[in-house]
Amino acid sequence: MYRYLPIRRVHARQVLDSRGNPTVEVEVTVGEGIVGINGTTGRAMVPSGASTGRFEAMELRDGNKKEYVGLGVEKAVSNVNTKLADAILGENALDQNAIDFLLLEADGTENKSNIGANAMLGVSMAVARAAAAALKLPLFQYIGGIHAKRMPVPMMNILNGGVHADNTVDLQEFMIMPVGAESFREGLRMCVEVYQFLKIILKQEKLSTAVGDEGGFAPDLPDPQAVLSLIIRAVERAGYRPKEDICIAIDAAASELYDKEKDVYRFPGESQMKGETILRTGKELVGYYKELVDAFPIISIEDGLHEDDWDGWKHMTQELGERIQLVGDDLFVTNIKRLSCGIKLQVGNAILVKVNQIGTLSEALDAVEMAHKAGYKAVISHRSGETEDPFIADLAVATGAGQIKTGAPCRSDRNAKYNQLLRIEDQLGKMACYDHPFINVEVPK
Ligand code: 2PG
Ligand code: MG
Repeated sequence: MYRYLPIRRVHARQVLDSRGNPTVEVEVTVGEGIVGINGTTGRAMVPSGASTGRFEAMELRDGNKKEYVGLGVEKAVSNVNTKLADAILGENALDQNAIDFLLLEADGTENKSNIGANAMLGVSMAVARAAAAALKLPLFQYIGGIHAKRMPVPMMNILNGGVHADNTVDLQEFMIMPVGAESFREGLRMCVEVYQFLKIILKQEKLSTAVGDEGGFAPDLPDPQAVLSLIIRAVERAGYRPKEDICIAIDAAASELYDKEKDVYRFPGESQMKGETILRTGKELVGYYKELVDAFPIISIEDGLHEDDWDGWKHMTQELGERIQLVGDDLFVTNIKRLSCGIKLQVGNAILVKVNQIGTLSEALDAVEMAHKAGYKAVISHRSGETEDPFIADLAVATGAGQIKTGAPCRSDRNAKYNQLLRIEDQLGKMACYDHPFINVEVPK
């Protein structure tokens, strides 16, 4: 119907994210007629990380300590309303690549430090939303086309640690993956049941059921084995088989544990609980992961080593890459330059995709495409600071990535994504497909 859908209005405002920090919300109105008459508006909200990688695109914060503890985003908002609006008003919203290119040009820096990746991403996502709405298409179908039908397996965070919680768990995220489910809906239900049984077990053990930033429980526990054992108990109490029905994924967020001066990884929580200083070299840490993988049904480890340790990652990939998924988050930062380096060095075998790490939708799609072409998996991910915007749910189906990491089934910022996926699966009906990415293919003899 439309081949030219001009952008008529771009407007940003400062709103709040799930941690009570300001973030950017953008509205883009597109339409053939005069503003306000035939226009269609798309809105998007920008997420924000805590364990941010050093190589991520820059998030512009005001730094004015008198407001929002320096975390205001009024400068980014103003950049949207002036510089970015000037760059794209009148341009065709249906040409997402060209729009994103104009945003990149308006910024002109490698890491988006001029305009701010938060400003750019809000516009980029809102343009896609407005275009989809004008075409009366669901967002996942607009971005993914007629082939978009693959529902993601949740990588559901049920126990938080690291910088996402104030407990003694050093590894940042312990997640469950319902690999034995037949549909997204069933997989989600299985995970939620395990989450609820984990709560019951924690209460019985007189451990805290307070939650961390992503809604996972955040009790004080001595080490990863203790966490994993509790999770296995919860899986079994919920009536599922560890490994066949539910597997485990870990995000170590190792950049946060790394002591550059001493070239070791520090485990402050474990040290506190055990009354001795626990340090591990990169090699020791990989050996430690191997022990965990031997003892528990772990199928994925993210950021097992820090973001600069290409050699260590290579070693880790040689040791574990055949057995499990090794996801680069801080390592690849949704950036095709860093990902192509990883592919060349045969480092890791999957990329975590966070739209705000790179700043535009097109660049995030480029990263997924590059990963898939190289035989790497892609996991679409939220940030620890989220909003009610479920954009990544649609993105996960659009890209056919097959995995989504979007926190615990607790707090509406996380459930917004799960609920949107339930809607999408419902809309797709019988055409929805759900198979876990590590499915064992039987080779005919
Ligand atoms: C991560 C993310 C999301 P943050 O490390 O993968 O879980 O955390 O947004 O704080 O970087
Ligand atoms: Mg991570």
